[in-house]
Formats: sequence, structure tokens, C-alpha cells
Amino acid sequence: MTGRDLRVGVVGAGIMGADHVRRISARTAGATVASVIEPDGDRAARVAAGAPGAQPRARVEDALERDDLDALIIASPGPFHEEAVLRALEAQVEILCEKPLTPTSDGSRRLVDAEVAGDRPRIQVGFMRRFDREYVALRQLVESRQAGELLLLHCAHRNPSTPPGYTESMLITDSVVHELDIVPWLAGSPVVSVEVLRTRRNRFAPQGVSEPQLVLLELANGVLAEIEISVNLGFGYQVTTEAVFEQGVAQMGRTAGLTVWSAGYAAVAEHPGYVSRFVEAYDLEVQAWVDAARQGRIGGPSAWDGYLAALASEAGVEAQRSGRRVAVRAEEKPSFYA
Ligand code: ISE
Repeated sequence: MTGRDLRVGVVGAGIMGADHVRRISARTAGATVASVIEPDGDRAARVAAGAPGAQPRARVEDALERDDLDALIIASPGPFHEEAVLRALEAQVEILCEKPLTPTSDGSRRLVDAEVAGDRPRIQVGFMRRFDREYVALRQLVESRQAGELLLLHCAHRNPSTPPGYTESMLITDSVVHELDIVPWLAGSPVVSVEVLRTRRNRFAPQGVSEPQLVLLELANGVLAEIEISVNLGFGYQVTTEAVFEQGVAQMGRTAGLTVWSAGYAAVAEHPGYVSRFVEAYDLEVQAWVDAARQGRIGGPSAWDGYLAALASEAGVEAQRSGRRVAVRAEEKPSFYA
């Protein structure tokens, strides 16, 4: 593409869609929001009003036909991703698709196959943690071997509350899917098995959901990662990792925001949710995507990464159901993604 701004359609005007519209309008160089695509017309109009010149549209096809789009950010709920990504591939526009790429590995595989049949990778998946400074620094520490080999990861993923309609498998498909991407990325080795254990149930969990849970990942290089997923802790949003090396330990995500000590009282102000906790990572992610898209490339995790996370996530849901350790078997990565 030449010098003009990337004309972006944002699909979905929920929390993430609205956040991306604000980000592109206010903080991203080289991109303009041209359409907000959302079946709820009032909501589409409200979110589009925040981006000068953006058209509210009900369907992806309408926006692709009428708004001269170069790119789509897909931030609708996961079950709608496959259809929207296929339309975008057909129209040969650049794509940033929020996680999960699709809820099932079959869906992700279909997207990989559709993309591989084309000229080049166009799908970037919104695993924004890969743009978080602390994760990047931890990965560099692992790669440098400064503290020796990585042996073990203790991860915690804590949300304040669950939305209506929350089901137990969403612990894996909606939340732990981030660790299913970031853990192999940090450790430089794929997930080979997943196991899930339930601890004593939080009484604040919705009916039919037993949480917290402990998810144990085994990687091909022998590293184990243990993930606590808790989603009704009330106090705020927290994502932490402690990495144990042969010669040391590193911690990240420990304290975000303000720490207060006063007589007889100590408090740490945590983030209310992922939008503020990962604001910088989202900004860097979208800027990297825009910069790469303007040169006909992707600038982050690919559809293949999305497929691998979907495979591991499916194994996680099966492990949750069966109480057994479930193997994850991926085929060889196509050279298209080299
Ligand atoms: C949410 O959908 C996200 O993607 C957040 O990053 C994650 O931490 C949270 O658990 C999910 O519900």
C-alpha cells in the first residue's frame, strides 16, 4: 500500500471493539476507522460517533462493499469469527482477529487452509500479551539463559467476576487460552499435554461452575507450567507469572498501580480489568499490526498460532471434563508461515 492511512473496519462494538475504535482514533498512527460493524444499530452508531467519518454498518459484507476497507479488526464474540475472517480473506484485506481465533480447532484449521490457499499471511491473532513489556523481558531472559535453563512456570490469571451466561469450559476457552499461547511462546516449546484439577469451590462462582481450577501444561522441552484460573475474586484483575530457572527466579505482573500503607491498613490498587491492565500491550499490538499491514505483512501471532491455541484449548476442555491428562498433537507447521 502507498502513503494513505489504512482504512479499518471494526467488527463488534462490545468492550474490545469500542476500545479498538478509541485506540485507532486517538493513539494509532497510519490508520483510520472507516466502519463500525455491529448488528445492534444503536450501539454501532454510538461507537462510530467516537471516530470521525466512521460509518455504522450491520454486516461485514456491507462495509466491505461500501467503505473501501483495507483491513478488519474482528472483535465480535468468538463463535462469529470464522465467518467474518473468511469474508475478509475473500476480500483480500488485512485482518486482526481477537482471541480465540475460533472456539474449535476445526474452525481454526479451516481458516489456516483458506489463508494458505492465498498469496500470503493476512491474519494476525490478538494475543496481546506478546506485546506486554514484562512478558517480552521474561522471554528475553529465557532466551539469554542468563539464569540458566527455564525449569518451571507458576502462572495466575484472576478476574473480578463472570458475565451472565458464563459456563465452566469458558475458564479454558475464554481465559486460559491466553496462557495456551503465551507459555509456549515464553518457553520456546509447544504444549504436549493438558491436565485440569478442581480445588475447593468459590461460593461466589455462578451455578454449575466450579472454580478456581489448576491447569497443568507439559511442554515438549519438559518444562511444566501450572496455571491458577480464578474468575470471581472480586478485588480486580491480576495476571502474574513466576519463572523458575536453574539459577534464579523471575516474577512479573506482581503489583500494578498504587500501593498504600497507612496506620493499621495496607492496600494495593489493582486494575479493574484487562483493558487497563494491558492498555500498553494493546496499543503496541495494534500499531505493530497497522505498520505491518501497510507493508503487506502481519506483525504478530499468526493464524497458525491461533490454531495451536485452539487445539490446546480443546484438549483443556476435554481434560476438565474427563479428569485425565489429554495429549495435544499438532501437525507440522506449513512453510507458508515460516
Ligand atoms: C477476557 O475475554 C480476555 O481476553 C482477558 O484478556 C482475559 O484475561 C479474561 O479472562 C477474559 O475473560
